Amino acid sequence: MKKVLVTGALGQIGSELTLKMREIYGADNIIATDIRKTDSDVALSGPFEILDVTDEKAMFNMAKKHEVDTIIHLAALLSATAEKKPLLAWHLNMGGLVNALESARELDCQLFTPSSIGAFGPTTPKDWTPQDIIQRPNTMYGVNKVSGELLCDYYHHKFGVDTRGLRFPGLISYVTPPGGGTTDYAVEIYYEAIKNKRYTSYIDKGTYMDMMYMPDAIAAIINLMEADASKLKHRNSFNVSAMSFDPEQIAAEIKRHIPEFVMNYEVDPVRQSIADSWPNTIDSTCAKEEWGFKAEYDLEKMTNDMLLKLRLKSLLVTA
Ligand code: AKB
Repeated sequence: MKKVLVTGALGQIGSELTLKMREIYGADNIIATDIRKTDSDVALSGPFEILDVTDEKAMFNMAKKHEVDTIIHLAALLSATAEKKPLLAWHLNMGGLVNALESARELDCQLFTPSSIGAFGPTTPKDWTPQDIIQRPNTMYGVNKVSGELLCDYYHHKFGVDTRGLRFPGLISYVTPPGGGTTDYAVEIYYEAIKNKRYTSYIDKGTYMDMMYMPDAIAAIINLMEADASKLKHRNSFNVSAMSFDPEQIAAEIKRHIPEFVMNYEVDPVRQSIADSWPNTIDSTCAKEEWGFKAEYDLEKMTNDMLLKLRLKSLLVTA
């Protein structure tokens, strides 16, 4: 990765990945793009351009103009929003991806795009879900993710494009909040614990989902993209997870720091049924064996860091 185009750079992953890559590869070599511009660090610390990923020509011209060798394609709708707006999700998630793949093919770029635990469905075995297993998701997001994995494999086999991907679990971060995901409760809970010492969970007790702290996710993307291609038996996409918990376990961990913290439940049937169709835990063995995936943060270490960073952030805002 010498010169990289990032789509959806103002989103939850993009806003941290862009800054990390600018640190490693040089600010001028990371071209951040999004559908809108803000006054954020991402927009101000290096090249930033407005890009609508559903515009095939605009995507190609942007990649060509900046002579990039890598496309990190992140622009997409998450699971809960995709379920509310399935046609928009198909148009954006699949249209954007095929445009990114076409640009990568024509300009000979490496391409990364995230898949998700959402690529699994109710008929997938739920515990220690293996890398290669039945994938029949019953959500639009899941349909997009499985189709995306297959399309990326196709571009690799048919055209030789160096496509790589990760099946991300819920990602937790104190920098940019996610929007429209099923696992978002595990981020919101920390903000609310600091602000109000209480949280009402839309996901029910006993619902286990895989999760990962953002620094591990960013390291995983960079390590996979830098991995020796000859060692990769899989490409699109690797299971990666750092922990699995249910709402009661994360609440108990927060209570160790904030004893007055109170958790209530008001289950949202749409997001609950999405969560119920996903695995409890996925098996990341192939990622470990093929390119050395390792997660540094478990629930305890992540909670220490999240609460510390959010407290600092709230002090800075009120100062
Ligand atoms: C979502 O909840 O939609 C995402 C995901 C697990 O892909 N965080």
